[in-house]
Amino acid sequence: MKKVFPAFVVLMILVLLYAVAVKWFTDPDVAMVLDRDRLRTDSLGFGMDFLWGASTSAYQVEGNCTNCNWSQFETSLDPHGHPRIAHGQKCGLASDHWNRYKEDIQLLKELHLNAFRFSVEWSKVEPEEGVFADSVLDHYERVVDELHVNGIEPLITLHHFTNPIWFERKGGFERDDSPAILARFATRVVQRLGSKVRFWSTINEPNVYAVEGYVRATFPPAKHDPAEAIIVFRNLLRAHTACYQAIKKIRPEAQVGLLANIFLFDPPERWNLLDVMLAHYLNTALSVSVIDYLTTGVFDFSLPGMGREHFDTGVPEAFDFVGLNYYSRLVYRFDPFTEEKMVAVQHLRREDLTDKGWEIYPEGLYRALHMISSRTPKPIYITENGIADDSDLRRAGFIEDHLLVTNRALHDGMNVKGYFYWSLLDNFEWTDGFDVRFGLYAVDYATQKRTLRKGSVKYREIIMQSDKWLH
Ligand code: IFM
Repeated sequence: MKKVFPAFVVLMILVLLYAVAVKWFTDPDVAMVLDRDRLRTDSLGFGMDFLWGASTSAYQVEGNCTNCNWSQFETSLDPHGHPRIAHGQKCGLASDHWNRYKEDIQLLKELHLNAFRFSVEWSKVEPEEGVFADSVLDHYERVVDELHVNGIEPLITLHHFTNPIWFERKGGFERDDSPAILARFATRVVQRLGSKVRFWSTINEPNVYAVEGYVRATFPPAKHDPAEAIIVFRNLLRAHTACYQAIKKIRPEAQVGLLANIFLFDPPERWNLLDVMLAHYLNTALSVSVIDYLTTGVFDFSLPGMGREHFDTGVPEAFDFVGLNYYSRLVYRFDPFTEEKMVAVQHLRREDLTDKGWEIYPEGLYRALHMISSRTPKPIYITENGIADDSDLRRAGFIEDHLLVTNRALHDGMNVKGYFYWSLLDNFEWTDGFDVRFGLYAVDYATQKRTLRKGSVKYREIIMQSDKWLH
């Protein structure tokens, strides 16, 4: 009896310590489940200044982007001799948005949207280092003018994954002077369009660019070099700050933000300390670090097995808004016997996933908004949210659920100022080519005919029920 008692106490202490550790590493709101019935009965006030939009990016829709790293990448083969893009597809004319932008702006109007996010293609604007193509800037000015004529607010992205070939050859964002090189381009664009454009986003999804290009090797330059990934991640964030400063110098009144992709990581079970720690480290390193960088100016990155980096720009608060690109979450289990030390756990049936294989998880949008809101009171624009759904059976429900969640976040005091569906049109989905269909409008690539998908009508219905439309 005497021996059993201390052993029991020790065991209890260990259990307690374990529980404290699990609690410590558990990210806030992990267990959040939204009450859908309550959501559906809430009022749909979004605010009179709410931006209702759709997003695109140049390479994915414009066509003829032949002078950038992606056009080279899609014609190359991987180390096993396989094409980089599904079925060896090429982006080519994409959705021919370059020539059809007027028609596409009417598509925005048809849905009662009042905002459009698009990117300017760096490799077209600056085809050779330091040489700027005025005719290309003329084109983008015509797009902006056409948007204004139709009462639609432009939000321009300066960098959306693609680099001019000359920049890629120099080493791209591996270079320490890459922020200055991108800021020179930003200066030129803003000098030209700044009087007509209020909203600017600097860099799209720096974490995705770094991980896909330097860890998973699914984006150019297709390296497997985690240490370099961290440098590139850091330089992209520094490039954001350099562009922010360049834009503000020319247009102090401009609203400038960074586009953060927040893909949540969750453990399969909430009691398994190793899985909980894995999720916590991934969320912190890949998502929280971006928001903390914006507020503090410090890049503080640490991911066991990948590396650490601490870099202080000395420039906190270099942003006017946060752009949130939210799609889904990933569930991973720690596995010391795999090279990555983790394995994805598929907890849903194939038919419950989107055509990208992603879980439909609207609660995660609330959690992502909450993570940002607890770090900054500045406005948040949901700059991407959408579903790859060729059958179109789930698009309406997806849009409704994510907008109801957005509305709940607003009612709970979060400063959400806009929602942009990804994407206006079917487009070139990077390594998936044209196989997956995100568009509010389907594109028939043989004829370039656009057709409104039935599921997209839900978006218009919600907009028309909102206070902005009713007043
Ligand atoms: O198509 C991409 C986009 O370029 C960046 N965010 C995610 C989208 C869907 O995968």
